[in-house]
Amino acid sequence: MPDTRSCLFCQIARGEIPAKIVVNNKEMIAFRDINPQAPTHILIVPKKHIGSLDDLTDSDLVGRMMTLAAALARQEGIAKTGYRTVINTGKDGGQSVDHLHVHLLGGRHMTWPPG
Ligand code: DGP
Repeated sequence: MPDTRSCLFCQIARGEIPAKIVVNNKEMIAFRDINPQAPTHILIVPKKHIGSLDDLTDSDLVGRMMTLAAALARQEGIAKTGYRTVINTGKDGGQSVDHLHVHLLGGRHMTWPPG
């Protein structure tokens, strides 16, 4: 069993740690990244604790996370110019918070390949 008491994103989802929240519904919370890498940088997080993409069993959940990311991109006014969605997984993937999340980044031109 994961220790959701000490999980940072579980604590944000429970309202125990403040965040700039943009969506808070039954299943998900979305809030602005504390260290934004683009003018828009929002994290889309399921309230249920899932450690990473590698722990995912509900395949529809990521579809709903991506659908919310697209809706937020439209809301942020970056849908027409474009944006990037990223899921970092594990050490080599650059994941630093062990709770599944999608990064929504936009408002500037992105380069490829990522670092
Ligand atoms: P990742 O490296 O993919 O696991 O992304 C974790 C992101 O979480 C990273 O971009 C910074 C962000 N983050 C870390 N701590 C906090 C926090 O306390 N509040 C908010 N809003 N974002 C955080």
